[in-house]
Amino acid sequence: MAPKNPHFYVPFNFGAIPHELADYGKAKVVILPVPYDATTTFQPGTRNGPRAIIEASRCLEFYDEETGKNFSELGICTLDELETVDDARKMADRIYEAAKTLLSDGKTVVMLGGEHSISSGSVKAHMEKYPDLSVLHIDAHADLRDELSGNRYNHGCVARRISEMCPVVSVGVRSIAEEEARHISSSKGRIKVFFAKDIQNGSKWMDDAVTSLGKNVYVTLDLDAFDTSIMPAVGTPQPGGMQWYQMLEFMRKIAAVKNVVGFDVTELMPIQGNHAPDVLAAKVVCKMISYFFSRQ
Ligand SMILES: [Mn+2]
Repeated sequence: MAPKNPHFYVPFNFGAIPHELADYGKAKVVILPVPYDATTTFQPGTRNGPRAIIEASRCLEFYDEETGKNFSELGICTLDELETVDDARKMADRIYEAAKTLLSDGKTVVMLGGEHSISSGSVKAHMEKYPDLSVLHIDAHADLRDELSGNRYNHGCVARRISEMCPVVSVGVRSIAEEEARHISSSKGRIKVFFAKDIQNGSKWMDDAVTSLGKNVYVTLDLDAFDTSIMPAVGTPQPGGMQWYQMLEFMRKIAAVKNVVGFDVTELMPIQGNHAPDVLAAKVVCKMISYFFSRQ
């Protein structure tokens, strides 16, 4: 049932796409909002990220001038927000259960954070479906600590937890502790890092990063990978990050040769009065959906 004059209403979902394209049964892609920021080290606020991304997405065009595709045609269902629990391990379990159910329904999961710790539960569910999975981790931080603030599920440990499940390729790193650097050296190639300082010139590094990944890839994007000039709305900013078109070129190269099976975008901490970072986050989600999932 819908009210009369349905054209008076703008759907309140990711992309403001028409209801017939946002129906769970028909949608290929599901947006899973996870407003969780319990382990954030610097200041809270990423719990507001998913809502800000969804709101910003509603002002974007369906049509993508670059691919010539209408991203909404895939069918994109925006789910209700996942209920959070403070305990990060329990939260990871909850995300795992949610993602597992969505995958068993044949959906492709796009998770919106929230702090970065949410990724490990989603990766675990994807690992079960794709045992040869590798993870592309795009982030200013290595996130390889074994524990932080006494918590192994802290957002600063997420790449470490993921690397215990599958190989990880990290891109854009420019903040790393000595113990993390030593851990990479001892990982025997299971963790490969492309530091921000080494990806400033040319695109050969992109080919090397692509080659380092297996066929089935899960992408986890921490928005602080972007340069702070275009993405100031993150909890733990670092100068010297990636630019917009550089990121898109890299994503296209991944899409061309890999099977991306799911992704997440995390760590948006909206700044009141500055809407531009929210739009960037929403637009990168649209681009990733177009690049990764709209092939026949
Ligand atoms: Mn980070």
